[in-house]
Amino acid sequence: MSHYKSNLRDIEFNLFEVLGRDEVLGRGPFSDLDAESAREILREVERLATGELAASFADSDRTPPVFDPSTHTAPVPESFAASYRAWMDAEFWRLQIPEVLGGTPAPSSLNWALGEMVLGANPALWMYAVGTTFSKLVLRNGNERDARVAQIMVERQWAATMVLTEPDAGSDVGAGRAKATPNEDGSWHVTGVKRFITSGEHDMSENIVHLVLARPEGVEGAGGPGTKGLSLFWMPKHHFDHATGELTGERNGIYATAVEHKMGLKASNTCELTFGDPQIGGGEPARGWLLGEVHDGIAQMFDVIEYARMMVGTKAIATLSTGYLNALEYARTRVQGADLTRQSDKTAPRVTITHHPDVRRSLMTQKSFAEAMRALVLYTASWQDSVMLTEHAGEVDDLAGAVNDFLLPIVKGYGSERSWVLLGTESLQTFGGSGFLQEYPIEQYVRDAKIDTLYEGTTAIQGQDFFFRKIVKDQGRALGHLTREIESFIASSEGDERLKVERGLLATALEDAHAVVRRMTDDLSASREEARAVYKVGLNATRLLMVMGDVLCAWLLLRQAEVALAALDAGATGADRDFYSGKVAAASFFATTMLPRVTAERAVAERTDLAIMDLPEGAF
Ligand code: ST9
Ligand code: FAD
Repeated sequence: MSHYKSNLRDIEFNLFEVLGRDEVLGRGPFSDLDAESAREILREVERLATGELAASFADSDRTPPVFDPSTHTAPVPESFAASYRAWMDAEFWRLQIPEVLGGTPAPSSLNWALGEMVLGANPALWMYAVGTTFSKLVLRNGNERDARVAQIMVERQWAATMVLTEPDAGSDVGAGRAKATPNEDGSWHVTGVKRFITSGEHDMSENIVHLVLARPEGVEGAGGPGTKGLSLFWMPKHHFDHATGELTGERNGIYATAVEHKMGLKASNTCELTFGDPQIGGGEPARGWLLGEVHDGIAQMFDVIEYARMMVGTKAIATLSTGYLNALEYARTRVQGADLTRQSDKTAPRVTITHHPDVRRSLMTQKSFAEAMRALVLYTASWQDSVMLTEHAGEVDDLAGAVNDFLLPIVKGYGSERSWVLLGTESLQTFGGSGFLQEYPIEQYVRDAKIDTLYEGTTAIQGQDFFFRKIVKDQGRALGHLTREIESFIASSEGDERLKVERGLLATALEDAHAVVRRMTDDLSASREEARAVYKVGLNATRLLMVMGDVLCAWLLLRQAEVALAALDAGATGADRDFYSGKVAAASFFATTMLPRVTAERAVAERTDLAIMDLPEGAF
């Protein structure tokens, strides 16, 4: 039986009943893909995800890839390679690829809906499989040669990596020291050591293209400090003919020199990569080709980072959703104790644990967060659809770009924090002691999900990105737009008695979240006179991210509840009736139990002082 439990009903509800994606499908860049085909694809991916893709999830955790330092290889287990092949053979990865490269572009919302199922079934698989998606970056930023290379990457289904991190450059990417020196033939030599590179070595594709940030030396204007001095190079593991794609038989001097032993996500190889070390491998130089202009590297790499942040948030909620559905199934059959109303009657019949109020609280907490954050992912993706549609029409939708940018740190930072915590405190807890055992998938979910708060920028980095870049630098444009949307949602329902309390709670929470923003912007202004005032901003950045996440999730759930109430009013029956009733209940539960906490967070933010910044380190 599959560990992975999908929720296609809810995915379709989001796409078609709430976000109206049938309006987007079959239009502009998506003219080859109508809503009915999209539904068929969703069903087929669900079948694959619960079947062949999920099949190797536990096995590749228990018998993970093993690194051989003598050959610098780390082959994946056979079971995992079979799941990978099943996904690549199904060809749905082409929905992320531009037509000119042999793809059939689909709206981002459809891609992340599919992504949720694959990432929930076997997250490492999606990470290995997006190699072909990197071709977009090479095409977008490169010259004619690079455009051909992008095609080859797709034709030959090569894997790819994003290579930023170094031992002394993690959050601070600009501290990177890997250096690049130009050759006369237009290629570059790169030297240095990169750390923690996902998919840096494996045996599932004939080649791996590394997208590497390095600091050029020996060219005019080179050597600038920080991220703005970095350039982006594509660097193959094996050299190839740039016109035909045939491997030349020459190895490039990029070797895996370690594969990390991790807490979870073990099927995903996390590699130390050493570039151009004469002592390693055959001692070959590491040759790469510059993408675009020197020192554009960080901006180019952020196209990849934005995709990857969306991916991490989607992975996180996918895992919470399957964790919840596993917990629900267990709770429905596990018999333990008597109903609380008959606790003193020792002869009372024993009941399933779904009868216990605390288990119901826990299940509804899991359900409301999983569904709220799915809504958040797909709502964000719907803004990406708008970006794609306007790009196709040769226009630019600034607002869609800004709102997407605003939402990304919430999808990634809030989504990963809430998911990882709830998987441990609620999903695993529902199983009692059995949750701690490897017989059930939850302990692996918890181990596999922790990484989501760490990579692609830790939560602290997401919080700072959210405040400094997505609010202050954006001059509050995206925040203002979403605020107006929420306010008009609250106002538009004023005549309806149902969910009135919940709408009131949303209005209060929105005001409280704005009070946190005001407090932080005041502190930022004060820092122009007294530099240390900015510490108060730093003390509240993660708080703001979480508070805004709660407000947006409550709003999205209440919007869903309105759609569900309309369906109930129209006479939904059977499974549909249960589904829509669950939607209203989840929205109401989230608003009444989670939103009041935002007021407490406001109080904490407003009382922020510098006490812990003044404390000597010895006192910690
Ligand atoms: C990692 C991988 O952890 C984990 C999973 C891998 C999974 C497999 C791969 C999946 C990917 C698939 C790819 C598909 C490809 C799709 C391609 C599509 C075409 N937004 O504030 P400043 C830029 S990997 C946009 O001064 P600092 C911007 O250009 C490791 N751009 O920063 C800006 O210039 P300007 C992940 C942004 O103080 C410039 O950076 N590591 C954004 O120099 C400088 O900005 C991390 O994530 C943004 N939000 O540097 C590092 N922010 O202002 C985390 C910055 O002129 N650390 N830019 O526009 C950070 O993010 C730091 O805040 C920092 C600070 C490095 C940016
Ligand atoms: P540090 O930056 O040292 O952070 C340590 C702590 O300090 C964190 O809690 C952090 O939040 C906090 N901190 C640091 N700076 C600040 C600040 N300015 N303000 C507030 N708090 C701060 N990298 C790649 O390039 N490619 C990959 O494919 C890749 N895959 C990965 C896969 C795995 C399994 C792992 C573990 C990492 C991967 N990474 C990859 C690296 C990952 O992106 C970094 O680990 C991450 O960005 C954090 O860097 P760090 O580990 O050096 O932690």
